[in-house]
Amino acid sequence: MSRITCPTLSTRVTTAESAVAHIRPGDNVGMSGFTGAGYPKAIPTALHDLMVAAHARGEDFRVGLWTGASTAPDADGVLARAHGVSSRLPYNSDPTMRRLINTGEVDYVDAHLSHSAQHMWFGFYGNLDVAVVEVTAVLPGGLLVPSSSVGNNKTWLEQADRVILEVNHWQPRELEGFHDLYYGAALPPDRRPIQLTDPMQRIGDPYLRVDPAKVVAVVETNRPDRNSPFSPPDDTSRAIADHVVDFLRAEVEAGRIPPSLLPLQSGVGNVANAVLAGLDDSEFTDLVAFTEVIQDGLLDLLDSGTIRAASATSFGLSDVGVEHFIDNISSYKGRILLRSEEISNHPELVRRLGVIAMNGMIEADIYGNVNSTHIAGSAIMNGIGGSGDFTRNAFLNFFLTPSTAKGGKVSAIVPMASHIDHTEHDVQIIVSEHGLADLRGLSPRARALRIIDNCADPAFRPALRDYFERAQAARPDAVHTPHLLGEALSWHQRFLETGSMIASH
Ligand code: 0RQ
Repeated sequence: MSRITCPTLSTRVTTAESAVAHIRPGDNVGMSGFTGAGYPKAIPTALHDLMVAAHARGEDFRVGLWTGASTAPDADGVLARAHGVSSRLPYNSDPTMRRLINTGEVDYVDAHLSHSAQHMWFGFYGNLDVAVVEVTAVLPGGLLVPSSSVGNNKTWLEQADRVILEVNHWQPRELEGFHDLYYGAALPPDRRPIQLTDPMQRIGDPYLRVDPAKVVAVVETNRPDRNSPFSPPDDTSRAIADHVVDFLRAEVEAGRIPPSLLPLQSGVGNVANAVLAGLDDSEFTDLVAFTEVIQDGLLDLLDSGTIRAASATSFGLSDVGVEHFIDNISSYKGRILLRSEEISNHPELVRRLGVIAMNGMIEADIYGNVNSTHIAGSAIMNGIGGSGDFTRNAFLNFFLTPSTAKGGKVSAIVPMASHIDHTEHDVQIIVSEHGLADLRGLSPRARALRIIDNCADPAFRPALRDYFERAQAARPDAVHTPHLLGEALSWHQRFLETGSMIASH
């Protein structure tokens, strides 16, 4: 059955090679895509070919590339390989693109995901020339059935001068009804409260809208999303999960949160997946998620009934997870809602619902400042993503990490963070495989003792305590947050020089 039932737009169906002629050197291009789901599958490769040919003729052909979040090797990766990207926002995890960002070829704007759409509307990013958006189907009147992610698609479709649609036959047609697109937003000073008081409340429509007059091409594809495999939980991630579950249990016993907890947000990656698995093995039931990404672990929880429903902006499944989802798609209808990322991550909603946020980190310092994005101060890993949107506004927030990286040579707890994404004022709970540091209501010095004793790897604890004690002794009149400024970043310097933070190396 045809996926394109809009009479006007069915006349615009063409090949990727001819559609891509609508993208010109210097354009800003807004693509769909979030954690490897719902990104365009054909146009990026066609654009790569166009760019490579232009470069061979000695012409410059680069674009500004904007997305929902991370895409895939056949989107970010091919465009990076073509040396065709001048600027990139708001999030990237592709290794080739990361290298070009870190060598200075690509200007990267690492934005809070909840900010990216509104900053476009505020006019902070300039003009959006073209939107390239994957959808599941095109209905009459320019109504679009979104695909496996929503991200910033609503904004790109509304703001772009020209629109190219990719209709992906691989996406299950039954995705119709899984989305809730909020069209009630206004700009300040005319903003009104977003009337969402329950994570699963519908506040919008099941469809995206596009002005058919702006659609310059429709391309049909049949290709899977980038589905990343998950490692089964190892001892480290299982230990982290156990600490989180024990803590939540104690919070319920203390009467601070209800037995069905509060809406959960869980970051991406294996540790986050392990925490979800830990919840599945616990007594908790009838939970709800208000999060960004639906990973395999969340599907398991929906299957077992531990979680009754989940609101997000995207899927982020493995091959096995996708197969399971497609085979059982009707059982998830009404229990999964995908929204725009400005809504899934909205500070107003995160604060109102009292979300419990759980995210990974690269390092934390002894006072609780958290670095989510940079290696040794200067090199970007991925980006802040939604971690700031959720952390600052959450009822409870956790940062989860193994206590060491690089085979034990690098401590995730350091004297001073080499870059700060989440300040000591925002961070509540830090968890490693060794234990959990509950920082709520503590002064900086009390936090330092708790983080060192509970979370740092035992091999690094003596050096961290030594630093903390000498910092207090050095300036007795300045011990609110004691530091030895000449030494504070020496662990990172040693890592850069020797590949290890261990002093004897
Ligand atoms: O590098 O692959 O080269 O070995 O960092 O580390 O341990 O695989 O951890 O995949 O969970 O990622 C913070 C990056 C953790 C992620 C971060 C090196 C380590 C490895 C990855 P290699 P792991 P994870 C919702 C919320 C920000 C966005 C966010 C992230 C690599 O969680 O991007 O939270 N968060 N979004 O070796 C040197 C250290 C290190 C280190 C780790 N201390 N020093 N290298 N590494 N710690 C989702 C979205 O917003 C879409």
